Amino acid sequence: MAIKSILNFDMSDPLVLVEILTVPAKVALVRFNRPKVMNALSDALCKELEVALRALDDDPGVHVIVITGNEKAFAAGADIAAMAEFTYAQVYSENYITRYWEAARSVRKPLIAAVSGYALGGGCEFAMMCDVIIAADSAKFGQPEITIGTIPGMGGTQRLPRAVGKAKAMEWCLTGRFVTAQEAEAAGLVARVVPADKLMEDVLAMAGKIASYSLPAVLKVKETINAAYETTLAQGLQFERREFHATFALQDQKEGMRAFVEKRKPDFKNK
Ligand code: CO8
Repeated sequence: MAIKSILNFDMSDPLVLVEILTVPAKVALVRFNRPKVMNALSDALCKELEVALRALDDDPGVHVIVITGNEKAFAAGADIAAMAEFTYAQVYSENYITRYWEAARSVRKPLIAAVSGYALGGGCEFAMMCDVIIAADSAKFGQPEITIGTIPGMGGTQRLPRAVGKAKAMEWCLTGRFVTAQEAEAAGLVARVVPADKLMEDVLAMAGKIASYSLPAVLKVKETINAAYETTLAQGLQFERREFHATFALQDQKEGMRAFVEKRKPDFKNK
């Protein structure tokens, strides 16, 4: 599908490129497109991103969304030049960041961040809003806001400790140092590190695999794991049990289990 049919902006200079792939099927690829400034995240870019994510989430032909940047940068943070002269009254009144930037939070389909190069500040925070981070071996993560006189503003102080623990989150945010892909994987921020030249191949293979499963079951996995961050253990376990029970109302549960018993591939209908 052409980007124009999804986004309603002046597409002469799109800040976000969107493609619905034919191979693998049911996978959409979203690419940040500000290469001259290391994909620094501007308000305009995030506005386009929000529209794209909502359209893809609503599209029944899309099961998985992959978000990436370019070889040098996933995104090197919020646009520092744009922010430099902001006033408190302005950012508070306009609710800076909150309006568009966090659209990823409400996307129900799996979001995979394919990170090559720098994922810093808001770039690292955006990757953490995704469900899985796969990193090229060249990737560098970090929350360097402290080095420019501010602090993480899009979840760095909240999602990072949940991913890597308090000690590492404190050290990374207080020093602002860059962390290699290997260190990020060992700390639990990243699911897998792959050679840089195989990043998209590996990520798309993974996305294609997820997209081939029953969509309602996939949505339930995401929703149930995310509940672990918002509930007590007892509440989370109860939610999981009920959602597990609910899968028995799906035709795809019958198909999946019958296919296993009959030693054939399941033919999921997403219902
Ligand atoms: N904003 C604006 N421009 C940027 C940014 C950025 N975050 N990062 C890089 N650029 C620009 C540079 O200014 C430069 O532009 P020009 O060619 O016009 O001088 C161009 O991109 C290339 O960058 P460099 O020349 O610096 O390239 P290097 O390879 O030497 O260094 C780095 C690359 C290490 C990525 C370096 O550019 C850097 O340190 N960038 C800033 C990283 C940073 O501090 N990020 C945190 C920003 S604050 C933030 O994200 C706040 C989060 C709060 C919420 C965020 C919501 C998204």
